[in-house]
Amino acid sequence: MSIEETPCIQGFVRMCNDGWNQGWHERNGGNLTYRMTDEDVAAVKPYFTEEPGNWVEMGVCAEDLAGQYFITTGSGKYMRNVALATSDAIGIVEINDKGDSYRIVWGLDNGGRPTSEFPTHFLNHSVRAKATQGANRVIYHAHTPAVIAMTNILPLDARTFSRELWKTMTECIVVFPMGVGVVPWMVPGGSEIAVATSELMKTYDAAIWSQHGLFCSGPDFDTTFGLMHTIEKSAQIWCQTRAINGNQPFANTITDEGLRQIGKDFNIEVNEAFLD
Ligand code: 2HA
Ligand code: ZN
Repeated sequence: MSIEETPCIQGFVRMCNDGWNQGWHERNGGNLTYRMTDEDVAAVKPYFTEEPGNWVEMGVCAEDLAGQYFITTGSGKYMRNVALATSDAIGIVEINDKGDSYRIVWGLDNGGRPTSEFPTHFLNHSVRAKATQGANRVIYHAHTPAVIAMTNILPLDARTFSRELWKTMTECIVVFPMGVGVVPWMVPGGSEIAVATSELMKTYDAAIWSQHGLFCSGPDFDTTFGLMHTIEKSAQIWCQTRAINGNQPFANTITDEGLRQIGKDFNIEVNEAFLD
C-alpha cells in the first residue's frame, strides 16, 4: 500500500487528470483543494514526512478550519503531471489552531508550495462549509474556455449569466438552481479576489471569474467536477449558437415558465430573483 492508493488521493488525482483531459488546464492553470475527513487523515497519516514544514501565514483567517487537513495542488505545478509525479505536484497541509497558517505534512517534494490561490480556496472552504452545514469539501478552479469567451461579451452580472446558461441546456437549472455568481476582472491570487469570491459563495456554489475561468465547490469530487463540466458545456453550446447565429436573439430558448416547471417537477428551489 502507498499513499497514492488511498481513496482520497486517488479521487483527487483522477479529478486533476479529468480536468486536464477536458482542456481546462493549460500550463499551470487551475487548482484544486479538498478538506479531508477524519477517516481520510487516519488513512494517510502513516505517510506524513517525519519533520513537517514550517508554519506559513496565509494572510486570511478562518477559525472554523483550525486543525483541519487539506489536499492541495502545488503553486506552478501542471495538472497534466499530477498522475505521473503525484508527490511533486500535490501535497497535504495542516492548518494551525488559530486558522491563519498552514504547514506541509506530505508531498510538494522539491520545495513546492500550495497553489497561489490557496488563501482564496481556504476562505471559500470556510464559507461553503458554513453554507452547507459542513457538507462541502471540494474547491476547484479551472480555465474553462467557453465560460471565459462569454465574459468577453456579456454584461458581468449573476442574473444575466445564470439565465443564459439555464436557458441553453435543460438540466442546468437542476444542477445549479441558485445560478452562478460573477466576479469582475481582478488580479489573480490576491486577497481582493479571495474576498470578492467568498462573498458570492455565500449564495452560489459556482462563481465565474471574468476573462479567467470558473470557481466551483461541492461535497465530493464527482459533484464538483460535474458542476464545472455542466456550466462549461452549456457555455460551449451558447458560444456555438452565437457563432452560427450572429447577433440574432436565439429563436428557441427555454421560457421562464419552463424553468419554473422544472423546479416544481424536480422538487428543487430555484432562484426566483433570476426569473421573469
Ligand atoms: O495558475 O489558475 O488562478 C494557477 C491559476 C491561478
Ligand atoms: Zn486561474
